[in-house]
Amino acid sequence: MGLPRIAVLTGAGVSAASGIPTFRDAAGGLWRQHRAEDLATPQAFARAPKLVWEFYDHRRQRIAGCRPNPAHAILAEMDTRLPDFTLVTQNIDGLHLQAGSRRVLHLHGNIWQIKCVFCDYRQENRQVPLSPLPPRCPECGDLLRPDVVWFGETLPWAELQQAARAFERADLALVVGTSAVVYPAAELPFYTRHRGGEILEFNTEATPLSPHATSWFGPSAETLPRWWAQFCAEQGLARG
Ligand code: BJW
Ligand code: ZN
Repeated sequence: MGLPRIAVLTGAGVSAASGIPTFRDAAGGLWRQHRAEDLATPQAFARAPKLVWEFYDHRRQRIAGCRPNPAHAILAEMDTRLPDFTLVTQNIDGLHLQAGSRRVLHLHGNIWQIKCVFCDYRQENRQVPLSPLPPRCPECGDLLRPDVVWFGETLPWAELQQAARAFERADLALVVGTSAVVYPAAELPFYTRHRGGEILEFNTEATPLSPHATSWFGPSAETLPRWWAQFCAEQGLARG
């Protein structure tokens, strides 16, 4: 029998050990008395673009100084060692690419990409801090916004389709560091399970997915390398 087909879904917890606060952070998820959920909406941006940009600029500054951790590194290694492997992330921090993963399906966009609310203008922008805020489109003068997916917005169609197909055909779904409450990402592991596959969850806490999964509780920077070492030994896979 060949190696199992594996699909992975990551969330903010995979980057916690790199120093990036999770979305619904332990500190109550508050930034200047605002809940992150209330700022990550098109309505908040329409009402207060400067405030929303200050929130994203703050996070860009934080992320800019962070490096991938051992969990990102293991996922990059899996990418090179497994013949059928798909990495899907809800994260916007770019750390999977920095760790060397070659192909990453980004469901919620990228914090280093910005786009115009009106025309097709898009750019990669790594300036930290970003100034002036809010930035304006050089083509039409309208507002630029982070190229991320806010609540009520649709996910990039091609990425979502590829992610759904990968989870459907997977023998094993690994779910790493996500609260598994944001849809449609949260339903992907069930595609694997409905076809007879297994879900493994790596999280410091139980989530709504836990009753349907085998849980590896603890920081994923520790549990994922441990699981991978065990998997390689069981499969007779040499470490690269
Ligand atoms: C560790 C750890 C360590 C800590 N090691 N683990 C079906 C049912 C109900 C609602 C909906 C539904 N379908 C759609 C909706 C609406 C909505 C939704 O899901 N709402 C629910 C919250 C109720 N979904 C949408 O609006 C989506 N769009 C959509 O569906 O379009 C079609 C449509 C439109 C309109 C109506 C209906 C349908 C879009 C969702 C976009 C989400 N965007 C965000 C912001 C991105 C930009 C930004 O970052 O600012 O994405 S929200 C936020 O949540 C962010 C994250 O990617 C996402 C997931 O969070 P994540 O990664 O799980 O982080 P946390 O903080 O929640 O959890 C961290 C976890 O790590 C915890 O479990 C910790 O325990 C763990 N952890 N340290 C391992 N060291
Ligand atoms: Zn424009």
